[in-house]
Amino acid sequence: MRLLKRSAITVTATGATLGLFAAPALASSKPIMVKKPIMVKGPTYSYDAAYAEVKKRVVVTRAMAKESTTVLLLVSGLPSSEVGKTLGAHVHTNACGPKPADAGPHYQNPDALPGTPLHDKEIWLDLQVHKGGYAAAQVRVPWRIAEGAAGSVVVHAHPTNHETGDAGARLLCTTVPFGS
Ligand SMILES: [Cu+2]
Repeated sequence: MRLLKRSAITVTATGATLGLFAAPALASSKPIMVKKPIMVKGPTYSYDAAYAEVKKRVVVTRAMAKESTTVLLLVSGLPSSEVGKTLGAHVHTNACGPKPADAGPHYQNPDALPGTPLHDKEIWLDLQVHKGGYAAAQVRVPWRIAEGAAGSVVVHAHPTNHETGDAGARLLCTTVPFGS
């Protein structure tokens, strides 16, 4: 999968996931190279009663010298019925609201060349649900997000379709002040 190649990590062990929850900052990053990470606890909204107990954490790291953005998404408390499934997740343009559609469409890099595949100009964080209801994904993209251009991370009911970007119903939304 192209997405996995771009991902620095996809955490597989529940123990490792717990470790990340305890220390969300990436220990290897030198502080002089990055802006202060944006760390958000969520979700801001849950749109499905089965996901009411879910907790989300989003960590965004921005490199200063090399233009890049790293987004880490950690989720716990997912229903046991979802273990083994992959849930689509993306950066969306707007902050979350009471309606799932309030987060708007997927954020797209405005500098992407025409013909760039969706997964190379959007930020996808599809999650595989592990035993115990944990899931994590991290993606680094070689650009920065302008202030106000993206506002949330949304978790969906299905894996992301690489052709259309569709991932089914929106289950959870966390407002994230990208670019701030
Ligand atoms: Cu989405």
